[in-house]
Amino acid sequence: MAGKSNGKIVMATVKGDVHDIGKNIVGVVLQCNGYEIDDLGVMVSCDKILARAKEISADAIGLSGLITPSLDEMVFVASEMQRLGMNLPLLIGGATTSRTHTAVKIAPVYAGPTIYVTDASRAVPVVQKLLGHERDKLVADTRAEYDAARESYFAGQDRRPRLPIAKARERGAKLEFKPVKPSFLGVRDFKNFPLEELVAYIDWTPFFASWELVGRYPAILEDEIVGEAARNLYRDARTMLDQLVAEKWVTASGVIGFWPANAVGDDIVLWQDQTRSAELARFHTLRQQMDKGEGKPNYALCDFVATKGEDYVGAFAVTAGIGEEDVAIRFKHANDDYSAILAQALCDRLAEAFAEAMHAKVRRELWGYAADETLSTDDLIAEQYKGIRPAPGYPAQPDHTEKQTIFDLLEVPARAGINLTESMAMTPPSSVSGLYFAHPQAEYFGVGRIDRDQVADYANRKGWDLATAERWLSPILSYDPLLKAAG
Ligand code: B12
Repeated sequence: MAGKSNGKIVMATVKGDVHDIGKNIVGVVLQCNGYEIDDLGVMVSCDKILARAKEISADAIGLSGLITPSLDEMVFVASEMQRLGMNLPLLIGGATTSRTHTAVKIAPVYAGPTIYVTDASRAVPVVQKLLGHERDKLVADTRAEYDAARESYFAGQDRRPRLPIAKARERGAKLEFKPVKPSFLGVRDFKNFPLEELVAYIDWTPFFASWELVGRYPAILEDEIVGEAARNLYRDARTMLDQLVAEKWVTASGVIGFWPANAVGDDIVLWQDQTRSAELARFHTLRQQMDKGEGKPNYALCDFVATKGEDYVGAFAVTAGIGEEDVAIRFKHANDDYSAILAQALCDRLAEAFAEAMHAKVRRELWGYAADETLSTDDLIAEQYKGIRPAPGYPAQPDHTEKQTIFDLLEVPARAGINLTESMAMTPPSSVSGLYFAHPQAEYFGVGRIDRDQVADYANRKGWDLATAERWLSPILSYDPLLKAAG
């Protein structure tokens, strides 16, 4: 980099995670402000990050992550920095990170400055202060803020009583079932899905959010404050999208399946065939334990499947990201970071659109339980359809490991070209996987915080020890395992 550098920052998406669009945006913004960014990319091990920071005498380290398992990896990096006696500022960012998590889990294990950064626009003032004269004040203010955040977190924990799991189960949704048999049972793949069919399904609102332009599409294009920026961005995006589709820069591939299924306790058993005698696989679901009062169901996803007789569930995995990395690298090599990020953001939109398009095809034709459905893209975005497609990691099933069962059943790597990392992230990044439930009363919900009784039961059902369950479920525990263990 020409000119005087304001400081060197090593940035990386942590081990097991593949998402880097947010980190890339932050990197570009910091570079524009005179900082040297040494971007190590995605799935970077702790050793590599710390070795690189030492090698180039970095002034700070920035970690990014999209999914909750990355939070633990960030705690690990911080504890390694402590063990090695480092004192470099540690910046934490990414969709799944938060001020609370940074204050409660990361800052306590590292004595050096540890700061959570919400978004790219906050990154510059934070880094300016941290690497300039205001460092001591920023560090002291942040420590005070995190002390307060920790206090309110621990105080809040006790105020949220949970129902015993047996009681929550009693209050589960008791639905009536009129199952519809899917048009086929087993697995079907959709290799090389036509990209042009996905365009109409794109939800543009999150696309603008990626660029910190807040507002709903299409109204955002006419917004008094951000309208002009939104229009320029949208014009660039549509131009690139046309080219991406026409020249097939990326390949979209998907795979879906349907099986006979029944709920057994809070699990969903998939049967090998219609005799429903031999188990093929099992999904494990988690139940809401907040006290919602009588008459309001404490949902678990298994409630949407019949316990006896005929019923079915489906699963899917789709990607619009095969080739995405090459496209981004091509633009980066041409020093065009803007187009690299734009292309990644478009692939993310296409992946979500693919999940939406496939779900519509499933409802109307492949499962066919809503054959006469006619919904616009707006209706789809507003989730006006019957049935749901919850994804492991989203609030109705916060356990990412359930993806492994989907991947095994659907033979996802071979049939759709998507792989799972050790943290259960999917690569290519622009991928979505989940389950299909057809029940007309099936709805999206958040499991919320769960108590130790359910965690122990879940561990048992999954064949895990308690510590493993507490690790995978750590973002939704209503208790702190370390505090309870200490009595
Ligand atoms: C777009 C999106 C997607 C896209 C793209 C994801 C991708 N390419 O990796 C698609 C549709 C493909 C997707 C898929 C999935 N997603 Co998603 N997704 C989102 C969404 C809506 C926005 C994320 C985003 O791209 N934001 C825009 C970018 C620019 O922002 P950002 O990454 O947060 O970065 C900004 C800041 O965080 C910060 N920052 C980021 N990094 C760094 C680093 C440093 C050092 C600093 C200082 C700052 C900083 O600055 C950035 C710029 O402002 C979020 C919800 C949300 N509102 O955050 C869920 C969310 C991230 N997804 C989630 C999940 C679960 C998934 C899936 C696992 C679901 C599934 N089973 O299919 C998959 C996983 C994908 C994978 N590859 O493994 C969860 C993750 C939490 C969790 N429980 O683990 C979220 C939070 C939704 C939720 N509420 O549950 N997803």
